[in-house]
Amino acid sequence: GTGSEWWRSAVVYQIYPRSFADSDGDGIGDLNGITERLDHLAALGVDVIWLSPVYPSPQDDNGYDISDYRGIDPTFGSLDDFDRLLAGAHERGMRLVMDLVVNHTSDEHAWFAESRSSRDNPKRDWYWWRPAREGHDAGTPGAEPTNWESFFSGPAWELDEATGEYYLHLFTRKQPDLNWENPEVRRAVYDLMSWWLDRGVDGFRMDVINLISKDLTSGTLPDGEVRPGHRYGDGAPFYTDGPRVHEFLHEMHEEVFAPRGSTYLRVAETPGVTTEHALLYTDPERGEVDMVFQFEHVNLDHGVHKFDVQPLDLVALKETLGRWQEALAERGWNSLYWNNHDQPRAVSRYGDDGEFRVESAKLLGTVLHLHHGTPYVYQGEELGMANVGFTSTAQLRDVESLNFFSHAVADGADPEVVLAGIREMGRDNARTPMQWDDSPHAGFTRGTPWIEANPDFTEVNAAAQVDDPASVFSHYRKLIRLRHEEPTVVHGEFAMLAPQDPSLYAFTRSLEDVVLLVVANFSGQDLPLEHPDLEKVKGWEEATLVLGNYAGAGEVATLRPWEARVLRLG
Ligand code: TEU
Repeated sequence: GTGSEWWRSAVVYQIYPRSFADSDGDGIGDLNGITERLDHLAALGVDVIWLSPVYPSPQDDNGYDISDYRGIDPTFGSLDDFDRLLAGAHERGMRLVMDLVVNHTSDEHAWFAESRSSRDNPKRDWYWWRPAREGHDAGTPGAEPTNWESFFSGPAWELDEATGEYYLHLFTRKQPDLNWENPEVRRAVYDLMSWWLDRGVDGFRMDVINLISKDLTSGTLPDGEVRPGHRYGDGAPFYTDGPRVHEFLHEMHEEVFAPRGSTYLRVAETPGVTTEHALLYTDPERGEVDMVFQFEHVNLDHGVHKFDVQPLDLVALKETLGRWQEALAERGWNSLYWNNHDQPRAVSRYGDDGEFRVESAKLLGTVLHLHHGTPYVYQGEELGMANVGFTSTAQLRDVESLNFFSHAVADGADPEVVLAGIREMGRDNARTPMQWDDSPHAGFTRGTPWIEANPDFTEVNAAAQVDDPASVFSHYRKLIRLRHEEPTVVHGEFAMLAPQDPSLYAFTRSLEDVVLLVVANFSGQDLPLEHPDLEKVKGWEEATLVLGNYAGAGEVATLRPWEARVLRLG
């Protein structure tokens, strides 16, 4: 991709407000807590903050179930607190983008309350209401209008007794899907977006925005295939990158962004997206969004479902990320991420969170930040925070994990096996308190945290790292500075080397007469650097070390365990 928009050279930092910093001692993070910690982000050098949802919400899915789009949940503070946070970010030269969750609302949103009140309510058609399947009595098993499975276990339809019809919820039953076919719904969404832009926010991360157009080409919503390991059908083909999604996003662009003078960040979260659709979403000529979060690389270790954890194959990871680099090289733009609030901690998943935690955390940052695209840092990633190692369901809070556990065990699965999957893949791994220091609860709260801190906080915390030049934090700071200072990191052409090597992740970035060579050892053993692909990079053995994750220089032709180097030629 080419172009001079500010977000091309930016690094985004994601905050999960519930788990970041608690200023008032109620055990839940809040806006004032974030404001107090802005200097941490300024020290790291990030350009943008993305806030996970802080709107009023029953918190069934930690704020991804919104009951009022024009306010702040009292748990997190007030609109005044928000304005202070926004001003504090802007004063430090950082932008702030909001999470926009408009595939669905909370069932406690006023729109849904109206919609469910009667079959002829004017807002009835704002959601997906359907009668029971032909020949079935409403409420009996199998009477759901389609066989679709919810992302969070069980059917994607809930019977509403009041009117005897079902409503669609791709996520929990407290997250009914909005009907984007209805132009009034789209108008309402564009209006609330404009309201936040008027307030001064710098863009949006758009939750599951590629699921908003449901496929009605058969005249109705069809059944999906029931895949092995599943009780319900896969509706994804009928709502992923659906027939009108590009039209809707272009309309949003025209209605919300185009009339404004500024350049905003618009990042679309797009589970199941293909490179073909990603190119359509992010081609600047088309006026839709700026970049997407694709999911292929974070789905590689999923088996029949996400908690059926499979070993990660580095060759497959390189194939996936390399293909995405290539697909969006000329037009469009990549988002780059290992972590977010839905993924386990990268150092545990792709690195070694034991002996080589520090080295492998730095290696993962290096590899990701040297790709072509906009990198995202998830809170705590810059400290090398690791998975918790949950041993009991009592430690879990996430509705996805808890629902999955109860459905799987009810279906006869061994609870220990189910818990083992959740231990590795559960979203709560990302949601334990941010580790600020070695005081109780990692300095996150003076009260009782809503979820326990990872016990490793006495060792892994910000206070121990910020001023230590050898820390993961300092390494991330250098990676971010490198992006800001070296145009090759932002614009250079990407070329994968040694794609079939099972331990070496190597690539070049080239811009005019500068070549950056990145070599990374995804293993705990020494790795000789002798692949024929390296010989294509003339003079690489004499290249200057720009950034490495080991203190001493080491041997030119050997990478130490989890060693990563950025080398510069020219
Ligand atoms: O996630 C959408 C999504 O497809 C997955 O990441 C999902 O959270 C899960 O991992 C499926 O197994 C977005 C949000 O990021 C997530 O937190 C919300 O729960 C979800 O949408 C619903 O709003």
